[in-house]
Amino acid sequence: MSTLTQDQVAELAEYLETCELEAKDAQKVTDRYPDMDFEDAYAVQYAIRQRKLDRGTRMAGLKVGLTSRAKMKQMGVETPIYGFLADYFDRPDGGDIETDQLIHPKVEAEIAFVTKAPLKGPGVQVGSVLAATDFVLPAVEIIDSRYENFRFDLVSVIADNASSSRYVLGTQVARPQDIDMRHLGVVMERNGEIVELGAGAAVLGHPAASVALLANMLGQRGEEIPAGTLILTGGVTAAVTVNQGDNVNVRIQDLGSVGMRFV
Ligand code: 0L1
Ligand code: MG
Repeated sequence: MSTLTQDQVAELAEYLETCELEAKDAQKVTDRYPDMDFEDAYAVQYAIRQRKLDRGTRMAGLKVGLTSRAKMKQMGVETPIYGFLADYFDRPDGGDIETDQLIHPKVEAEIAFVTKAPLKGPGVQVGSVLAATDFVLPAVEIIDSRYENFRFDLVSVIADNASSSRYVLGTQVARPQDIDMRHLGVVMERNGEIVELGAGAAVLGHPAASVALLANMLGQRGEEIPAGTLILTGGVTAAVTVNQGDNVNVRIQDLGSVGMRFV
């Protein structure tokens, strides 16, 4: 059940997207509309996506967030959420991230999937995801909540496109049948020091479960994950704060490494 009018959805979408594009803090949307629910929040997120499409921005994929215990504990929330990836979020492996385009970035080590067949919920499970997966690859997501100090509630963060801002993909890919994703070790280094460690199973027991959850959530709206979709499945560890001058490197067993410099 939604509580906002179309005009209110449009107003919040303009407000949050402007904060994203201008790298400035936003007031929590629930401060303005305390009765907003999940349906309203996704309506705002979809309106932000439409604003970008209308300007010629292409969609590059989808992301699932808050999928690990470490992330849920870090943010004090209990439910995974999803968001979209726009083309300009993509940055090359080993490249620079312009820190002044962001508010207070954090990095997350993730396993990314690319599908080769559509997935439509309900009823999608790990097995159907693996059968529909073309390949997986290592990724770092750079999140940048528009809310001050990353303090938000679930409704506010969904409206803010799940804090999405940039991502970097590694160049080494693997077929899902060739690796044991649950047991893949993940090491994140900042300026050469290990800051986080984890294993693939931290993401809902298996990273493919995150894709299944996404297909089932989208299925509730009558939508599917089309073939050829890139999906970031969520941080394996807690997110790590980065500052201008930092170098980040993430190594994922059997999938190689991915790195970037915050300039
Ligand atoms: O990708 C994520 O897990 C982030 C989701 C949004 C919550 C946050 O900003 O930490
Ligand atoms: Mg993430």
